[in-house]
Amino acid sequence: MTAVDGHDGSSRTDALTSWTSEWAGLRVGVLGLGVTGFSVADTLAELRSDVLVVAEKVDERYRLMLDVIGARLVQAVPLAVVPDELVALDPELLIVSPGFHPDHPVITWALERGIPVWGDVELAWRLRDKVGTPGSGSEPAEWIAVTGTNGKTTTVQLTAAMLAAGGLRVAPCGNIGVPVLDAVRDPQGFDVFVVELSSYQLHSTSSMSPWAAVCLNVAEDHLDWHGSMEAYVAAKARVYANTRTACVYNRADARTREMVEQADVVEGARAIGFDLGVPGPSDVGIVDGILVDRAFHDDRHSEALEITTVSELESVGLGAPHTVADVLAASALARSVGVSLSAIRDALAAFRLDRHRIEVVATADGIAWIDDSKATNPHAASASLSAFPSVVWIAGGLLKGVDIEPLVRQRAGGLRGVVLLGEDRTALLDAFQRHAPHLPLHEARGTETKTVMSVAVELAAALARPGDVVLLAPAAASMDQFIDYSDRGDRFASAVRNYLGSDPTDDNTPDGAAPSNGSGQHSD
Ligand code: UMA
Repeated sequence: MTAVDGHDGSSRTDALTSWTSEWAGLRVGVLGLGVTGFSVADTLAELRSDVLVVAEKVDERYRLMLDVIGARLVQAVPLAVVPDELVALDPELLIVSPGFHPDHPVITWALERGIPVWGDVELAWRLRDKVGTPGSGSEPAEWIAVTGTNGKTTTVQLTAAMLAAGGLRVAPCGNIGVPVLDAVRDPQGFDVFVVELSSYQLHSTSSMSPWAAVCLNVAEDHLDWHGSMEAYVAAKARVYANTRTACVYNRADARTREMVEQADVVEGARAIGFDLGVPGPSDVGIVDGILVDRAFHDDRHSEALEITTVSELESVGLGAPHTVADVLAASALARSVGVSLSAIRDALAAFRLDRHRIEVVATADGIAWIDDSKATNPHAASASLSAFPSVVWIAGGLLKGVDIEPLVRQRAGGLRGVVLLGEDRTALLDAFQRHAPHLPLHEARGTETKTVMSVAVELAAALARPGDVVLLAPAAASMDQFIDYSDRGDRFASAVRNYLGSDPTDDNTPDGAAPSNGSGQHSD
């Protein structure tokens, strides 16, 4: 899938670069009816385009709302061939929801016909002047674009908090859960959108020209969707395209620096590095435990300005090394729009991490029980494991085509033991067999009377010793056994409290995992 225009017959869509462009009567297919698909249909219906939504799964709520806004819907189960209604519409444009694979038959069909294929972010960029008109004294919001394998949401939240503390009207949006189109259409108007962009969304975005952009890090993830690491990295690299003032990159991750070097940016845009080391004159970094800005002030060649200290961050739960890195990246983005150091400090003092991100669920008998269910890939799990010296690790789930072996090789030395979740444990079992065959390893399986998570917690408790951390950082997605990562984290917290005797609400209902004879063990 490419998001670029220039296909045969796309001259009409080329010209669609403003809310006031000729959208009326435009024949548009909208693929998918989740939160993105509805925001697209709603927007285009408001612009009086001729909208046909094509979806496989349809939430009744959305079906009713499509009726109200006057957009048509065709439901096809499975959506394996192009529906006749879409062929009959002869669309001039197809807008795809991010979860659809680029080789999906409807997308292939559109591309073969020269129909432009955009994501919702491409559409939102073109419509960004709905509120605020250039030159009128009320400008459209600037965009700050944030991507990376891990830390996106935290960095978006940190940046938004810093901007708000600096007196700017700011909307965090995008992959964080609020479609960018909803932010663009909000009548109250904003000064800045801090847009979280997934690799899926970047894949279908081409004309965005953000004020500042960051790719926080890149590690293997979503390879089943992108097909290869190269394709995944190429999608992430698009975040820097056409950046206007600041390309923020991770000095500890060479791939992000290469992305900036190769990016086609607007004349005058600067590369700004961040990492936990001593910063150069165009970087933010750390000197003797003090986070400093050596990028956004005139005397940067001779002077560094204090942002905050690592110990202050520790005191508000932001002290894990990967979170400190997110704070530095967010500070650079905030400084790029002129936020003062004191506003950044105020924002940090009041900031709290979202749930399921290194969240301490309980501490008992010298053992800390920590929920980092948000660690859905090996890179995130590695950062989490590195923060603790002795860990009973609860791991496993959907690996998404990613190689788990390097993580096991790298982190096995810091483990007291392992408890495995997930329907397919083969890759993890093989990796432990190869790199740590003597490490105690249990497999958690639900029984008729116990959930898989309750079993996992009991097994972990049997392994843990005072001073250890029991860490749920699965390195995998959750959907094989749980609704999503937050359900997985909630079930962990509930099972821990139940085990420790402080949660009478945990009913221990089995959650659909296949019953078995209990735990297996390969330790000797
Ligand atoms: N669908 C199909 N077939 C497919 C793919 C999707 O029928 O092949 C259906 C889905 O079941 C759904 C609809 O199409 O009914 C749209 O699904 P979608 O997966 O594109 O998701 P949305 O509900 O529109 O939400 C998307 C993002 N989801 C994904 O990228 C998978 C949300 O990110 C995002 O918050 C939202 O747009 C607003 O921008 C979620 C996510 O998991 C949180 N993101 C991934 C991540 O962070 O790792 C990338």
